[in-house]
Parts: sequence; C-alpha cells; structure tokens
Amino acid sequence: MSHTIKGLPESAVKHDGSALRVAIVHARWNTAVIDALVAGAVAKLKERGVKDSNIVVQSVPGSFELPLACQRVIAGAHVQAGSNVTDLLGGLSFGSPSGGSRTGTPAPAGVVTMPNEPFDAVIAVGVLIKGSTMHFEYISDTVSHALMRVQLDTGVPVIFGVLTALTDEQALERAGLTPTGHNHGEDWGLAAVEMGAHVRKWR
Ligand code: DLZ
Repeated sequence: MSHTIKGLPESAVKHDGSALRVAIVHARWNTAVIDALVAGAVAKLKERGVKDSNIVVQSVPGSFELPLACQRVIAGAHVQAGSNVTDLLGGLSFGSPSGGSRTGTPAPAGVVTMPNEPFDAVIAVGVLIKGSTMHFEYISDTVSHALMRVQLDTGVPVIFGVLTALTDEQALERAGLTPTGHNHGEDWGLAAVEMGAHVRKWR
C-alpha cells in the first residue's frame, strides 16, 4: 500500500453540528461527479448531527454562478426550490413556503423563501474539468477569488468545494467514483461543521 503525507487528518475534536444550519450550493455541470460530492457532504453533515431541516441545497447552472449564489443565500435571498435536489437527496428542506425573508420582502409567487435563521456555513460545490480552451483557467481563478471574497465580506465560512481537474479521471477519483478514490465532499461536510462551530465561538 502506498503512503502519502497529503490530505486532511481527522480532527482531534468531533465538532457538534446539531445546532448548525448549512447550505450547499452546487453547480450542475458534470452532474455525475457533483451528485457524489453533494451526497458525501450531506452524509458527513448528518454524521456530525446537522439536522435534515437545517441543510438547504440549491443548484445553479455552472461554477461561475457559485459566488453570487452563495452571497445571496447567505444574505437570505429568496431561493427557488430545485426538484433535482429533492430527487437526489430525498426530501431535504428548502424552508417554509410561508416564512418571510430576513429583509421582510414578500417572496414572489412560486418562490420558496429561506428560513430566517442565518447559515453557519455554506459549501460551494463545482467541478471544472480542463478542456482545450482557456475557459478552465479563467473560471477556476475567478471563482476561487470570488468565493474567498464572499466569506471574508460576509463572515460566514464558504467551504471551497470546487474541483479543478485536469482530466475526467481526476474528477471521478476525487469524488470517490474510482476504486482507489476518495470523496472530497465528505471532507467539505466536516470542514463546514468545524468552521461553523468555530465561527459561533468567535462571534
Ligand atoms: C461553460 C462551462 C464550461 C466549458 N465548463 C464548465 C465546467 O467544467 N464546470 C462548470 O461548473 N461549468 C462550466 N461551464 C459553465 C460556466 O461555469 C457558466 O455556467 C457559464 O459560462 C454561464 O455563466
């Protein structure tokens, strides 16, 4: 068996997620990989005690859309329920249709309003796979910087769940979809609970 010094060791403290609210905002590009990553993140959130009703999942078209979506979700903007998420994850909550927004603005018809409580962490999930143009480089760079900006501007941890893979194989491996792969979504779920718990203490 090969050994490596790389990777995230298990935290000495098992952080308690039972009081935390976490949003997962994910792109739909490269869906097979995205689905596995989101499922891995949700599994670890639940393992750490985060309640189903406190996990909100929102999809956007591609990784380029992640920063704005994270910023709006953190701000408590109205979020359209995505049926793909309910299908994928079996009934996660999108909040009460009757709930008001934090700004007090009524939700437009057909739009589900987020619950009022703030999020303790947001996990931004995207899968960028290098093609034959410069698209990959521009989006990877822009999205990384923008997600960092969102977390520093809002004070809410934004977990960086954007895979920047050079090949399909790399993406599959990092989503645990190859025999020797590891699902990085699990790490992101744990990081969300750890950072959410830390930031509550640091307020
Ligand atoms: C256009 C595009 C391409 C070529 N590749 C990816 C990708 O590998 N992963 C991803 O998440 N999104 C990709 N996109 C879509 C962009 O992120 C974005 O959705 C569109 O440019 C519209 O703004």
